[in-house]
Amino acid sequence: MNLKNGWFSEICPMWPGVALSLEIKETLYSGKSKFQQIDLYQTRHHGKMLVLDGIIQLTEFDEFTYQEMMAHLPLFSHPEPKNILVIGGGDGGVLREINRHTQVEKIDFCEIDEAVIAVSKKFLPGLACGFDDPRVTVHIGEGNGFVKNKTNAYDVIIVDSSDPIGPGEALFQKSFYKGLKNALKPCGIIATQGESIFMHQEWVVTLARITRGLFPIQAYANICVPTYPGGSIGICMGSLGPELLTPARIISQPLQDQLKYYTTQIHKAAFVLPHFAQKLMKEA
Ligand code: JFQ
Repeated sequence: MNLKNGWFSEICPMWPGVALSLEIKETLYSGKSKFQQIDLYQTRHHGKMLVLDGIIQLTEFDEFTYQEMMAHLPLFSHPEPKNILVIGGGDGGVLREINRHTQVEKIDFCEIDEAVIAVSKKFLPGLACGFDDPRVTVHIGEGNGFVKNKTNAYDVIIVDSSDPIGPGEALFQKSFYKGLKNALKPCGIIATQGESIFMHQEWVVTLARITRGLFPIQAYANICVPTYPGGSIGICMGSLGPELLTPARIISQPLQDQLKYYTTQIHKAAFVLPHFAQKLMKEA
């Protein structure tokens, strides 16, 4: 049981013996979908919090760090991102960030669990506003199957997955990454949720190995997310053409004014890893 004496603790076999706890003011929603347990809490300090199968997906306090970087790192690395695919991220936060790019023409959005979208639309309008854009087409279904039917279709693919236990598991396999590569246009870029260099080194190495084996350019970015395990999370990236470490396009001032985390300097800095993580990448 993750809720005790008014505190939620994130307990998970992927980070044994460690738990982040947040004081809860109110449970706003609790229900079981076809795929997972969905809970929405009002926390004392971090605003609303979305939890799937006991794992924190986001809090209003720090969601911007993850959503901005998941979207803007690949989009600013690409010289002309027009067709985008997002897999996962039913809260809509990554979509909200992609929508800020005026040159984007079409966004396919594939989420396995429509209940996550419905709960987010009801309780997290600041994130789920991402679904309002007319360029977005929502596909309810499994990401692996969706991608298998696509060839030469996307400039950027973003995989905003949950952890590799539960419905997100298939999104951490090599066969899925092969499908992503095949679905990309010749100069396409992928960005996938890359777990933590502190807490999940085996997964970080696995993802780096997979992307390195498939893409001529591979990189791993580290970002701060105080409410994710270990306080940071990675974005694993692969490119069929464009450089990743420096943006192909510099952000305009009006767009910069809308953001809280991403800057051109942060784009470059995110790929500069501490020594132990550099070594991990070398081993991969
Ligand atoms: C937010 N749009 C999706 N992604 C959340 N341990 C994951 C949540 C669980 C974390 C890893 C990221």
